[in-house]
Amino acid sequence: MSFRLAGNGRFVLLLFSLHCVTVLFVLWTLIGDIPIVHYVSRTRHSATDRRMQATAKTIQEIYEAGSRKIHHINWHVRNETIAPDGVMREMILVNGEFPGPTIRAKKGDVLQIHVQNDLAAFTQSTSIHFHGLFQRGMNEMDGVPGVTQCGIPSGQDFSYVIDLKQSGTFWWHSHSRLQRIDGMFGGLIVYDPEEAYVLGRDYYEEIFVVLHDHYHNSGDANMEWYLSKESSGFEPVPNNLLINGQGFTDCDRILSRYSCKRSVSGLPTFQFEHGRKYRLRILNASAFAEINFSIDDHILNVIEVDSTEVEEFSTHSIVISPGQRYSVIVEADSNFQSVYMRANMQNSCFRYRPYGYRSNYTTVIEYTSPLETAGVTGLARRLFGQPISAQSSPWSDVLPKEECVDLDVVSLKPKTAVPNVPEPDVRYSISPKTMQFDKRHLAPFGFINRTSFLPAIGAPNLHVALNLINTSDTVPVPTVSGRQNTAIWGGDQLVTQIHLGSVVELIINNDDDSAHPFHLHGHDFWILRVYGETNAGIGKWRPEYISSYVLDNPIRRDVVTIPRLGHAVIRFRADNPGMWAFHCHIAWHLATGMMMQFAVGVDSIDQNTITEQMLEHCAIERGLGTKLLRPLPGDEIRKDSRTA
Ligand SMILES: [Cu+2]
Repeated sequence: MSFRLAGNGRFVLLLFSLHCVTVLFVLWTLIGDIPIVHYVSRTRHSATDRRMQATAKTIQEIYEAGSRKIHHINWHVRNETIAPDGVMREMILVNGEFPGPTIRAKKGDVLQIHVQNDLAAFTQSTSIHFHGLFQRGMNEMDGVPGVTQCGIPSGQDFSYVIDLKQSGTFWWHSHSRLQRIDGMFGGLIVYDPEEAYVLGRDYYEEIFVVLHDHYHNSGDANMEWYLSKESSGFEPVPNNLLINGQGFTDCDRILSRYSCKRSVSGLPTFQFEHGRKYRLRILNASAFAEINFSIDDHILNVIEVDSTEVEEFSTHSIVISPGQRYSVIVEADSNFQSVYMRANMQNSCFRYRPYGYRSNYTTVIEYTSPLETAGVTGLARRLFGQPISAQSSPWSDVLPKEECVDLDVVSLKPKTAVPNVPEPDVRYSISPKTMQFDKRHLAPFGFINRTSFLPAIGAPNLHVALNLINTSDTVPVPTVSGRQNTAIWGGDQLVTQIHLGSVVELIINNDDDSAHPFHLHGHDFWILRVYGETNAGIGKWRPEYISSYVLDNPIRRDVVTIPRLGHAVIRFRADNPGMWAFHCHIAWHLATGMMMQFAVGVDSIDQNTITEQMLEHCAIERGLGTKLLRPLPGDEIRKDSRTA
């Protein structure tokens, strides 16, 4: 008995000694770090985002791979319930990943992407658009339901074959309904060893930063609210901002109807090694939010704008509209041990603030060295979690800028210079506007001129252009604009026919009190003039402005933000045959009709590119008919009056 007591005593003494050693060790490791960072318990720590950090080795392997590699990619589209920011909700994901898989390939490679639609609802067809790729000669791969294809019906599949003829930062997303904001998007990075800025020489490593607003309700639920009287025509405002699919919610500040997990990790942290240069590829995949991005104590050297390489342009912050991308080179030369990366949603783009709303988000970039990560300080970090705070403060000129505008176009100069933009063969003027009508219970609809786009069922315009189907053979649907079909196109289609090779000038007068980021498919465009908001003025385009166009090497990109009540002028050479969408990239405006199309060189489109399988998908769509449509507010009145 006494022996056992003595044994226990020795054991307790041993435990106590071990405990003291541990406490001393912990104090020692912590003391070294106390002036630098604060630690929090593991349950609230934010994970280092290794997933989006492409190592030099990965990129080198892509550079060195043989030419014309074929990437066989299998994607399953499914409904999944996840909690990216702690709040459980159903989403629409590719292969269960959020954001979806990032594709990394080389110019000249071929992507063969097999998409299987496993969405539960029979009305949920799907599609994939590869944002920024011109799809030259392959219009049928552009992935826009009602324009270049029919949706891939639930239970069916389709293969996208993509010839990578460009390089830069792109992304892919569903172009069906509101699936993009329900999570169906991801990055697409195409490397070219002949790019102006290359790994190894110009930067040491690259980090993909996907910024995106996030809603706790589904896209469909938000749309139902947007079209109802309750919204007063105001677009749904996001509940959160996520980076690379991660975020944090204060469960005490959200409504009780949501299931909120307190143990979720927050925004991802990133790591810099002192003295290195990093390329950050930044994408705004938002439904609605324009995002102001900056890093404390670090200059952003912009080198890429929507896949156009530009002369280095130094700035403290960039504003990124939905759909846009920037690459910046950042030199890790700070004296801080950790600094804040800041992403602020531009409040003035929103017309109200929901409960629990906040606009300012910060995450930490931590300076490490290989020695430190391997040594005791690294061990302490692993034991006690990652730092969530830094001592840096924002650049004084970054906050509180709130305009919904792009980086000044005059500052950005493409590396491949075009000294004289060609004169236009045709000049068009369009006016995007959100309108509300009494007979539609004042529900908001997006218009361009007098047309609010609605995809024709089972009859995409590419098929109409190729005489595979006539507009008169399609399923009649209730429309918002109520316009009659023309000889070729349906009443809900604003289609402008362009001769192949023409230079098109497009004047966009924004009649709305909110900004619209417009995206052109199949081409990029020169931006000759943007007017509004920062010019302390508003106003429509006037002919005398022609003399003030930027014609000497203007920026080329694929999304331009038209300031509220202002205007922009763009020009492009329509050298790619096909039906190309031009639309606002704000999900709410696009889904309610703010879209038009350019029919470029229709006679030159190859009819044989439309597969039997796609024609079968269209037949399925026509069979489902109006079951595919969300009922338009106001149609129930007409139905009632007919039956009365
Ligand atoms: Cu818009």
